[in-house]
Amino acid sequence: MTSPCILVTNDDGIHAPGLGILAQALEALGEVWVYAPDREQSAVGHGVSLHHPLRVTPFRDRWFMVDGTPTDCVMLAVRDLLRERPALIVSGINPGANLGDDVTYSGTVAGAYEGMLLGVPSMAVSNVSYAPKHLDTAGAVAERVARSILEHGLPPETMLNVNVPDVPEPELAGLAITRMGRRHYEDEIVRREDPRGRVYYWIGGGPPTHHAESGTDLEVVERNLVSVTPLHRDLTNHQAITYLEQWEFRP
Ligand SMILES: [Mn+2]
Repeated sequence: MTSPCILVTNDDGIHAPGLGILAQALEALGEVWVYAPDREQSAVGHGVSLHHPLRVTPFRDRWFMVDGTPTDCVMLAVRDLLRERPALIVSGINPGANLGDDVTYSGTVAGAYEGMLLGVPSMAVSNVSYAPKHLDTAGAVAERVARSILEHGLPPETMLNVNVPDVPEPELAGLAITRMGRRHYEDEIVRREDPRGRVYYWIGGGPPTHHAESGTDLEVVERNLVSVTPLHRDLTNHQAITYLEQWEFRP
């Protein structure tokens, strides 16, 4: 069997430690190609660059940096730059959780989401700490989950969102398949005055809390379990269709 092509990206930029650890962990499974933003792109969501030209610069062997978003990186790599279609796309390892509602803000998740839209099995990997001490644990988990994806494939239009507790590998309690939980947004907007008396705002001030629903991504990582959430392309609330069809919309 020939070595599968694996595309790696992130949203923290090409110099981020998590990217190197991820690429290295996946070397065991295939030929790793890295296309990553040339700078920090966290919380850009599924943004795509439409209003400026994109440059791709070689960084080192099979590593390239793009002056764009994670979505730009995956789009360019899959649709134009890679010689073959990747067997797998992995985005990460993000320093900081991508749990609950935060998945839609996440550039890390978006890299994998774009891969899913392009029909390639894809996953996003995050370490739940904003100052990770154990990125190697997330690397080992990424390698194991990636191996399973290559073996089994993924259901259509589905990507995996993987969040790994920041503990040494032997302290992991296991792995749970989860659903998306709900973040509780409170005290998230800080309003202050600058030295000249003008008001400014800072989004994301206080520490996030969440609704304690068991079996959710937010809940299991607190028990030192790896959370693996299958995310689906279709955001439709199917039950709401029948309900809305009963409304009398006036033209
Ligand atoms: Mn990030």
